[in-house]
Amino acid sequence: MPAKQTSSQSPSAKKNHRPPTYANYINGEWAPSKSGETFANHNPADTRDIVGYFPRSAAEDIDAAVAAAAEAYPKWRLVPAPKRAEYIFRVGEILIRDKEAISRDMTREMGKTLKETRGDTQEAIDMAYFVAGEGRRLYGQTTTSELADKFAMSVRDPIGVCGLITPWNFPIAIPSWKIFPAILCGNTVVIKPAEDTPLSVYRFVKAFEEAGLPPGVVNMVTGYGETAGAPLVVHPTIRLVSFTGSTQVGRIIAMQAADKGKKCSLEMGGKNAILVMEDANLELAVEGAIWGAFGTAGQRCTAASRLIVHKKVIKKFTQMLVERAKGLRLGNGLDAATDVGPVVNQEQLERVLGYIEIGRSRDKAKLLCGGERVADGDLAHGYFIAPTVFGDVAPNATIAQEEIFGPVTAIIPCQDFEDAMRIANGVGYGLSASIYTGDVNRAFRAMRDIEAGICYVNAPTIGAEVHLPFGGVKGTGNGHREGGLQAFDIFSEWKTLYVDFSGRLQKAQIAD
Ligand code: UN1
Repeated sequence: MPAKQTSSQSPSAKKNHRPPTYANYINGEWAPSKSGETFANHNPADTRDIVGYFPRSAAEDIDAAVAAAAEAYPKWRLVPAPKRAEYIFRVGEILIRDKEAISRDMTREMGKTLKETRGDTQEAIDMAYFVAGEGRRLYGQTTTSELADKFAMSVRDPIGVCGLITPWNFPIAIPSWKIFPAILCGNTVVIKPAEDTPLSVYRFVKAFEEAGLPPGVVNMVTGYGETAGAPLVVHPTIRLVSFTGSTQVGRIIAMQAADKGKKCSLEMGGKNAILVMEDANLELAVEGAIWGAFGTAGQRCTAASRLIVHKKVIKKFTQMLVERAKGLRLGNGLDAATDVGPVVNQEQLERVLGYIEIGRSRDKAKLLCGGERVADGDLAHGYFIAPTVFGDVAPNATIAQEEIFGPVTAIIPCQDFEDAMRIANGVGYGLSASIYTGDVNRAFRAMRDIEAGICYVNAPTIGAEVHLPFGGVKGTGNGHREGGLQAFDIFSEWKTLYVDFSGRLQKAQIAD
């Protein structure tokens, strides 16, 4: 339940103790979908628990939200960036105050452990401070001109109305990566959160409302991809689409955006590898692999779904890893004893179990632990999958090539460092990678030669920080980076300005 009762909840919900009904946020007001239709948001740890009902929105709701954002844009773009930043600072303060309640709601709607949802909320707080600080910088360049008495500089311009489509695995962190830099740069936005995690984005948007953000600058419309996301992408007023999700959907969005001449930034799948060399600290590598593979039940774009291990240490590493994996406690993420929560929904459950079956049969990999749904006792009504480790996996096996997005990892043997690098780069994705080694030369060669947007040394593939660029190469992205100063390149256009104060016509490049 939200901390405060709001006009977004139906009065009948309060009387009957029905789960609350939430609303879209358009032009600073809370309103149901025009059709009045809703969908239920279930707790994946116990599907009998309905978190709330959310508007099942369609093109007409998107139209209203985009119109509100377009109306707010001309004023908002002229608010000085340091003033725009003040709202973001205030949102950061509200998130700090409400961190615990937000994180509990997030665990309830998407399953990951409370420690992790606190981390998710913290990532949005970090992003608030980082981006708001930029309000007093947002530097361009001043430079020399080749002509006398002429001044040259470049500044960032906003783009207009941005359409943001966000995933369920980082329900507040990823929306914060998009909304904060977008509005700091002077854009207005419409966000369509994943249908599995609308409550987290509702809470995030409530923070903007409480911070006093002018109506129409941030708008939220909930619903499904096909009916609410798709009209947002193709809407003629939307100048930029920023999407995080599957490579399959991202490619469709990229084509639609290209067709309509929109800017488009994509953050998609990964097949991230940890390389464990023969000189690695094995204890540390195992600990990193457990966190990288099974943190967030493997539902991170950065999850370590491949462990490429040197033949000299593979036996010992495997033994240690499997022992640790077997000891992980599955359960409700609100329970402090839980290490691994459920996967997010029925579709994910089936998808992950489908890949486990492929690993066993088609890939002929050795199932070392896990490999099944767990539905005993308290887990009977949730989407729990035992942490799964496959051994002896061939580099070209399906489970070593395709993104699974669940608590499943594949140990792939390698001969030496060169072989490990070949295997690591032999996939269609390139988000995150890591190497465990004591050899500084190898570490630098790995950093130089890995085909990935992020590379860790002696740390797992997860744990990116907001002030550095986040994103990947190959099938993972389309050349953009979120986080870091690079995020501002997504949400602004460069404008170059020349001022000639010579009082006569001067011609660049033309000799006189
Ligand atoms: C994602 O998996 O989509 O680096 C984002 C990490 C987190 C962000 C992950 N800070 O794992």
